[in-house]
Amino acid sequence: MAVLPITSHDLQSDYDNAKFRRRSLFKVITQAVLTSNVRRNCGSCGVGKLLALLMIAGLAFLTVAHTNSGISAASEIVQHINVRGEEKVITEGHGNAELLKRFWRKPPRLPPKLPPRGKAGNNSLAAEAHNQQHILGSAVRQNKVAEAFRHAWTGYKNYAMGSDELMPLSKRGVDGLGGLGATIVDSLDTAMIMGLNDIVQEAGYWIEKKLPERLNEKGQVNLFETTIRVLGGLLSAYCLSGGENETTGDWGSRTKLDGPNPAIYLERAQDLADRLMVAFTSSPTPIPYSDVILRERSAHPAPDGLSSTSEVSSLQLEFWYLSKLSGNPKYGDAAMHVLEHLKTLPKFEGLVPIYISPHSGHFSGQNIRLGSRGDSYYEYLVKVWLQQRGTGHGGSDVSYLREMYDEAIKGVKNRLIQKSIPKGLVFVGELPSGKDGSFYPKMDHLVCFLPGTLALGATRGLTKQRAMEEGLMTIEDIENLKLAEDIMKTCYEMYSVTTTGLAPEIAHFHTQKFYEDGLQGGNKSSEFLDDIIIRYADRHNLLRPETVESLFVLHRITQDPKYLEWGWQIFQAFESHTKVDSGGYSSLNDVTVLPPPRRDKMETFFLGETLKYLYLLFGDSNVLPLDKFVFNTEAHPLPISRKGAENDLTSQTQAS
Ligand code: DMJ
Repeated sequence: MAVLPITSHDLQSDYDNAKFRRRSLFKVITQAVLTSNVRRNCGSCGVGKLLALLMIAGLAFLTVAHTNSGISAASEIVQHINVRGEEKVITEGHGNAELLKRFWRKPPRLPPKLPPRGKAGNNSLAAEAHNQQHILGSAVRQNKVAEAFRHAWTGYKNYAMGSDELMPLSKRGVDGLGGLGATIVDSLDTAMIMGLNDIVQEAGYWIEKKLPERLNEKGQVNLFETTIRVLGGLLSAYCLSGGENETTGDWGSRTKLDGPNPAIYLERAQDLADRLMVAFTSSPTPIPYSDVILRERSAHPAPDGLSSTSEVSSLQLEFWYLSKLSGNPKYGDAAMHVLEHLKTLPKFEGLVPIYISPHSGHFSGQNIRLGSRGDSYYEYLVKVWLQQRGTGHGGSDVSYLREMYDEAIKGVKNRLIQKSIPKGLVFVGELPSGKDGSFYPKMDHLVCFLPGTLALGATRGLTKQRAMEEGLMTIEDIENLKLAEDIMKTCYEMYSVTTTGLAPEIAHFHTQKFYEDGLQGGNKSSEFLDDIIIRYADRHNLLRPETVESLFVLHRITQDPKYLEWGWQIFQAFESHTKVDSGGYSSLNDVTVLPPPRRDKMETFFLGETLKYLYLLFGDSNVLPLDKFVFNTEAHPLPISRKGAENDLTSQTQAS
């Protein structure tokens, strides 16, 4: 069913639109008097009529004064009630305030008039000074994040260069991802974005000289992890270093980048993808096997025979872009075939189980969640649509992805959203036993990708203001953006509630049916101590990016400065508790105690994602604009097909 776009004009009725407001009886009479012949003939009025008018005016003045105080009293008792994610606003206790409010309604609020250019008064100067201070503050914050990135890189370079990850306490490297130097490739585009040319050179040189032998010699890798971190990192490096002339000028770099010829990144990407392709071609169904032996070019399923739903559905941005660059459709074809197949499978209100069998091609088990093994299925539905809409894959239409996404988000709102007690945090729970089982109030930190995804889906990467002006947002989009902001707050409070200011890996939420005593985050000044339950086994922090990723997207889209402050607090907590003096940052074992015990591991996504998103959060929104670039699930930006974005705007204009 087509949904008519609503415009910013339609939305004004939610606020203070005089056009649709009822007038009170008193107002009808006074307006009639003032606009009738009495007024027109006022020159010939008698003294009696003049006095009567003055009395009416005085009465009106007193009434407005009372009404204003009544309105603020009334607004204090507005309650927000959530029923399965739908927000209803109920105003209690009408009394005198409400009667007065009805008696005389305030005139519509008009936007303040801006002073003509060049005639700025004191207020404008103050605003300008504030703006300058804000820009300076942002630059200072960005520098701090870039310093943190350099500290992380230096630790890695000194003790683990060429390994997948750094163990910062043991001061050595470890190959947990198959041995392709994952930290190097994952970090490269972050260094490019931060303009750290020496690091770009070091990483670029390693990719040019050392990566080929690793690709030839190394054994088993996971298809998904290698695609999102290594293939994604190489493709993004190619794009940002100017490989694709069409987009080079667009991404907002201020620095001329060093490093190898961009073609090297594309060559490495194609070599890697050619080896990974066997995961698709050796499977009897469109669902790829989860593991690949690179040197043998062979693939096999995971030990239990199953692939994760999120893993098989989060390869398409990368493989499709490689097809576009190389001119060889085989990569995009194989990856898009997975989504085309998923489209045909039965779902529960758009929600899907977290496992799928490459042998049968069907989902396996009942477990439904947006945390581990489910997360990026929902993320890629909308991101692949954003990337390819208008161009289509091989000329075909990808609107089915947007439909799958919309249905899934409805399912999320119907089945997975609840509010905690006593303070009402909006959270996303799970259905471990599927559609007929009960709701379980557990939320992985991983789920904090959702606010960003919801916001992107709502505005297509434009600011909210622009999307409303263009008439692009449906009522559902507006609801989804509101939901994004509510969940964003919950994700932030998962940090704020702990002693360290860092979130646990998993939180449970206090509901009518679920409570566990004595498992609190430890920050006595948090008002959400009783809402958020943190089990002992869930108290670790892996330096994950999802919350700062969503802060970045929500700040770009809503332009609300509170997201900058939340991001800054989180960054400072990382600095205080995870920084290792000798170089690098460490995951933690327990975020609820001081000092937090450390885990001796710096995940590649801390450099690839967490620090990148923080840097971009504090920076200029012209760098990597969200309507021109889509970030893969490992934060590697890839260009959006221009034609797609343009078509979207054109068709919306025609519809409205
Ligand atoms: C990253 O590898 C990706 O963001 C993935 O989608 C989920 N897990 C990690 C980060 O937490």
